[in-house]
This record gives sequence, C-alpha cells and structure tokens, in this order.
Amino acid sequence: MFSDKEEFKQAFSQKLEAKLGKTVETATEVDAYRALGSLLRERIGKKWLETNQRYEQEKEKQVYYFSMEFLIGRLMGNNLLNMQLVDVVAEGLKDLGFDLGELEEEESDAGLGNGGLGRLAACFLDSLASLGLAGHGYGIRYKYGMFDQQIIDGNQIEFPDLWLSREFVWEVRRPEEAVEVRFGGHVSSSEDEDGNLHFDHYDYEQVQAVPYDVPVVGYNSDTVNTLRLWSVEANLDDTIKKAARLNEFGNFLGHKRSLEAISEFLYPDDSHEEGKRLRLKQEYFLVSAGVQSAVRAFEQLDLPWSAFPEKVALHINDTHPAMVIPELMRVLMDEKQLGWKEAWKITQASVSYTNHTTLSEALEAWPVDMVRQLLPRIFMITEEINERFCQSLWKKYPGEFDRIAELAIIADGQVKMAHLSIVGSHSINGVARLHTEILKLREMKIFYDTFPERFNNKTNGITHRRWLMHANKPLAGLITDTIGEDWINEPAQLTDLLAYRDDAGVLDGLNHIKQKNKEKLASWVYQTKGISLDPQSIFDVHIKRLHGYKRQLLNALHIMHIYNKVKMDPSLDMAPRTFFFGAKAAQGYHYAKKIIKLINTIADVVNNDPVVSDKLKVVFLENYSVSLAERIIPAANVSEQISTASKEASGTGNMKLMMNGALTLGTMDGANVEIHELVGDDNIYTFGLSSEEVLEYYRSGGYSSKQVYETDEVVRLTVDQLIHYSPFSKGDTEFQEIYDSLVHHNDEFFVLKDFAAYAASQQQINFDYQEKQSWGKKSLINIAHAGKFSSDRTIQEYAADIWRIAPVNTFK
Ligand code: 26W
Repeated sequence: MFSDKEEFKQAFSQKLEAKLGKTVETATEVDAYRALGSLLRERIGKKWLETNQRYEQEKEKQVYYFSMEFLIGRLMGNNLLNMQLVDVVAEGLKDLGFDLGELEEEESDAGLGNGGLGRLAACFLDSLASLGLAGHGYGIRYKYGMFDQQIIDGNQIEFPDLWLSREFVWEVRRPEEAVEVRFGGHVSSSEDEDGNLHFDHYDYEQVQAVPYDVPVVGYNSDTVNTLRLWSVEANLDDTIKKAARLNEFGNFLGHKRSLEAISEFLYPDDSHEEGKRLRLKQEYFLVSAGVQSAVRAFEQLDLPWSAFPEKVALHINDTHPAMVIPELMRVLMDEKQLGWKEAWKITQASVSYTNHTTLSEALEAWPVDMVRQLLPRIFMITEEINERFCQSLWKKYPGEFDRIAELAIIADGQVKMAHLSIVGSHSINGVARLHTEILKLREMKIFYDTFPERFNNKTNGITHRRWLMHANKPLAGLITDTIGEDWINEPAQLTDLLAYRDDAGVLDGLNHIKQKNKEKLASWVYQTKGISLDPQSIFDVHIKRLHGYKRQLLNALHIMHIYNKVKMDPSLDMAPRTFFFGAKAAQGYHYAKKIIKLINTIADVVNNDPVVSDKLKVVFLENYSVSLAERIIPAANVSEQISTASKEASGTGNMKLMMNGALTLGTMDGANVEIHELVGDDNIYTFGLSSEEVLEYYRSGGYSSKQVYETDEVVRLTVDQLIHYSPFSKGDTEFQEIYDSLVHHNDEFFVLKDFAAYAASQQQINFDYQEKQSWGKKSLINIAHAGKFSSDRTIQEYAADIWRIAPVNTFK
C-alpha cells in the first residue's frame, strides 16, 4: 500500500491539493481527515475490485446479511488497523504536523443502529472479511442515525444525528446498480393457454433504491467485502407524470418528500414493536432492493435456478427483514416464471434467521390490512405460504385445531413475522446457549417440536480487532509481548496467557496498563464534564441501552444505599468507587427516561457532597455510542451485566469488557452463563435469581415485591427515599412512578428480590479489589478466556453450519 512513510506523506499531500485545493500548511484537521479518508478509500479500491472479480471467477457462494441496523461507528482507525498502516500513517502525519488520534476524532460515528443487534452486524462484517469469507451486508443508508442524546437538567433530550453533514468518505454511490421498489396498487391474475396463473401488479407507486457501497476491509486478508446501504430516491419521471395525471403539481414536492422519507431515519427503539406504516415500508424497501440485487448477481453466473441455494445465502437479522421470504418467492415466480414448488424449495434452502430477543413486546406482528394495502402481492404470497403451511400441519397433526392456530403465520388479523421466518427458512438460531434453550423449550417450543432440526445455537461474539487491538493498543501490545502474536489470527490462543497467571511481571504490566487507561478516561471526563475522578477508585461500568430488564435501577438504588452508609459512618472502610453509566432510552419510553433522571439526580447529590465525594462518584456519560464505548471499556474494572435472568438474549458488552480485563458482576443470564463456565466461580461475581426461578415466578405469580419491601429494612429505607423527603427526592413526586413500579406494581424485573444478593456481591468486590495482585490475576484469567467470544469464532460457526461457505484462496 505505502512502502514507507515518505511515500505516504507524498500521496497525502497530493490528495490534499487535488481534492481540497489545500496545502499541508493551510489544511485544517477536518481537511486532513477528509483527504486521508479518500486516499485510503481509493487505495482500498484495487483490492475491492479484485475481491469481486475473484468471487465471480470462482463462482463463490455469497452470503447477504440483511439487517435494518449496522452500528459501525468510526471506520478510520479500524481500516488503518486492518490494512496494517497505523504506524506508517501516524508517523507520516506527525512529520506533517498532524495527530492521527485527533484526525480520527473528526469522523462522525455511523450510528445506523440501536444497540446489540446492530453492533453485532458490524462485528460480523469485520470477521467475514478478515476470515476471507464472501459475506456482505445489506442495510439502509439512514439520513439520520441513532439520535444524539444530550442531558439537560438531568433529563435526556434527543437531537437529530447529522452524521452525513460531514462527507462520509468511505461510501461510493452506485446509480448503475439501482433497482425499483413498488408499493401499493392492485394485483390481478389471469390464466395463460397452458393454465398457468400470472399476476399483474398495477397502479403502484415506485421508488428507486440506490446503493451506496462501503468497503469492508479484512485484517491482513486481501479480502474487501461490501456493506451495501440503500437510499431511496423518488423516480422523478414517475412522480411528475403522476402529478400531471392528477393535476396536482402544487403538491409535487410534498409527494416527492413523502417518498423520500423511507430512508430518512432509524427507528430509535430496540424493544418495542410499534406497528408503524413507515417502518413496514422501510423493511420492504431493504428486502426488495436486496433480493433483487442478489438475484441479479446470481444471474451473472449463468446457472440453473436450482443452483441458487448453492450460490446464495440470505440471512435475516431478527425478523425485521423477514419479507425476504415472500419477496424472493415473488421474484422467482412473477419475474422468472418458476412454479410455486420450485420457488419454495429454493427460498427455504437459501434463507436463515437469527432471533435476538424473547421479549414479547418486541415480536413483530403487522396488521393484515396494512400489509395488504401497502404490499398487495407480498400479502397474497404470504397468505398462500400460510395456507400451505396449515395444510401440511393438518396432515401431521390431524384434528389439532389449537396447535395449528398457534403455529399459523396469519392469525387474529396479524401477520406474525417470527412464524413467517421459521416456516420460510432452513435454520433458526439463538444468540447464546441459554437463550437458544429458552427458545426451544419455551418461547418457540411448539415450532421446535415441529422442526427440531432447524434450531441451533450460535453464541455471539465481538471483533477483537476493534475492541482490543484498536481500542486498547497497550493491552494488545502486552499480550503479544507475553505470548507472541498468534492470538491475533487465532484468538482462542489467548488461553496461553493462563501460564502467566502468577507471573508478577505480567500482572504488574496489566495493572499498570489498566491504571493508565483509567487516568486517560478520568482526564477526558474532567476536560469534557468538569468532574474530577480518582483514578485509583474502582471503575464500575454500566453501559447499554436503558431498559427495565437491564436493571440500571438496581445499580442506582444500590448507590443510594452506599451513600447512606457512608453518611452514617464517614470513616467506613471501602475501596473508593466511580460508577459510570452510559445509556440511551427510546424516545417514548417514559419509565426509562425517569431512570436516567434518577441516575443524574444521584450523581448530583453524591458528587457534590464533601462527606462522600472522596469515596464515591457517579458519572452519566451522555450520548453513549460506539466511539464512547471505545473510550470507556479499556478503563473498566467492573462490568455490570445485571439483567433479570432470562431476559438478556446474550449481551455483547459483557464480552467487550471481559476482553479488556474487567470482571463481570452479573446474573446467570445470556452469555454471562458461558463466561462463568469458562472463568470459574473465583473470577466472576454472579448473583440473583436464576432464569428458571424467574420464569417460574412469572408462571405461578408467586412473587410479592411488597413482602420484600416490608421485610428488608435496607430495601425499604432506600426505596422510600425515592418519594419521601430525602437528598434524592427533595420531597417532590419526580420518582413516584419508579416507586410505584417497585412497590405497587410488583416489580416486574425483580429489582427488590435481587437487591440483597447484588449488594453482597458488590461488597465482595469491595474486599477483593484491595488485593491488587489477586485482582490482576482474575483480570488476566478473564482476558485469557475472552478468545471464545471473538466474532471470528461465531462467524466460523455460521459459515460451517448455516451458510456452508469456506474461505476462498487468497491470492497474494
Ligand atoms: C421492532 C423493534 C425492535 C428492534 C430491535 C425489537 C427488537 C430489536 C432487537 C432484537 C433488540 C436487540 O438488539 N437485541 C439484542 O441483540 C443482541 C445481539 O444478539 C443481544 O446481545 C442482546 O442480548 C439483545 O437484547
């Protein structure tokens, strides 16, 4: 790429001049960022082209990962890392008077996702390219990504995310690859002379789906895959003709705007299905554009349709793109003239589906009338799928009306997207072992009993390149110095670190790096928020979306409890602690927003009380995002993973924090169970109800939060502070709703029930942390076992078991 820094400097200066008409002397940091970005994008181009040519020549099977979300964050640092150019570029820039770190800060986060599901998609792309696998992302190029959160008077206020206002240097618009997507209209059928049915779709509205391709650079792999983000453009010709026909020129612009709303913004909710028409439009827009584009690529191979599943895998990231199933049927039947049976066989063999949640309020079900009106042909096909499926069930379970009604895709006036996804695919997976078991034995039991062979587990992972090598370079360096560099390509080899669990030199090195990372975070917090922190204190980190089941409230109540303890006994023996929170609440999720307000209120009280403030600090970091996570995670000592057992499908923040040497304080939920299994009791703090106990309580209704409130004095005193006159409530009714949820509405998420066990674990951490050497050992053991949670392992499992693809020969 660049053989040395001199070559880089020359190319960079030329780029500044040619692209921006600037010299090194006149360029601002933004200029330098843009020039560097487009220089790298161009240099990636050759390998990108070669990768695509290779895929075509070898007729390599292609995986298309359909996802409404790709939470990629910034790309500069990651691309430099994967191209192995970090040092050359950093040194070259330094000679020219620029700091690479500062240029990286100029990049906006591509926040095209809500949380776990979107970030997982981004980690998967990195692993696919790094492993030399032919896997690409299909998503939407939202004009506004995840909202920008500001905290004003302790409350979350949402601002639009203007990420495209600064050029997104990595993308390439490809109008020649655009496809048309149709909405609305009517469908008529007619029979030809051979008795075949044909469907004619008319009076529809048509938009252009224009792809913007982003290269996905593999680490040291010669493979550059594609993240294809679709953007809507009104078909001007069509729009004008329609306006002319209806004599509605006055509203031409309004109409154009309403069409263009489709790719305008990301729905900022990761747990409530809203049933909004625009969201359904977005989903079909992605699905139709993606399917047409994948089919077009397959046709270039000049193979019979029966070969489609051998050459194409269509993966759906949760049910949001489930209409891939009827859309592929539509294309194969209406456009390629295949019969139902053949089209169905191809569809089922090509599509696979991942479930990411068992929360019932998140399960998508679209009103029949809405689907019929907006997507008439897709609705017809879905009805037919349902019809045939129910008939087959009837043969299998004659007379079992109830079972068949429960399994049906269309029922009670709704189209159930999870049912469609299961029926139309050959593989269904959960995202951690416990989650998959819950799917099989509870949530999807009835489907599992019918199609046991389709269900499998793929425990999530994270890319160790971004989350360790990029975010925590000093730690990656220490690991390489200790065990050599093989772990980079084989992260499972991190277990070699176990041989150093008692090596004072390595443990000192590890503690030293953590300390430096904490100082760096503390100084950033001081500069940006003016709060001064003690880098010697335990950095206790709770970062994830704000949701009742994730129980930020449990953490907050516990902080109130420690505050009370210190106030009663200011000389209390405790390791000083800094609690960090980062969390966005869905815009309409009132309860979650109150919890944000509560955390900020606690922060205000604690940080400004001289009696406690050298022992306790609370920091709510606003606008939690990928780039903020990269700042916080390397500095964490304690990783809060305290969801109500059974509710967190997997979690991936738990893996990032573990890989950076934090110890998990967690319930036996999601992937915490697998972390516990690897590191053993001594190196994790588990507490609280098990998933079986929680599910049993839900079933039996046997839990009474009032009883806990009445019998546990600590709980009662703390909870009362929410509404009685206290430093936190100041006597107003701000937190009445939270109080009521705990005491009067039976505490849906078992916060009170788990409080005592949580406090005991926190107390244990308090003791253990003071033993620096043994804490370092626990930390090292966590890092050593984190290799299992590299998304490379996860992707290898998807590749082998679901997609049936293998790495292509590299061509160095
Ligand atoms: C329709 C509204 C909506 C949008 C997104 C409902 C549900 C979702 C996602 C399925 C929520 C999500 O992000 N789930 C998370 O997925 C992660 C990756 O698998 C898991 O690690 C988290 O445990 C899970 O909550």
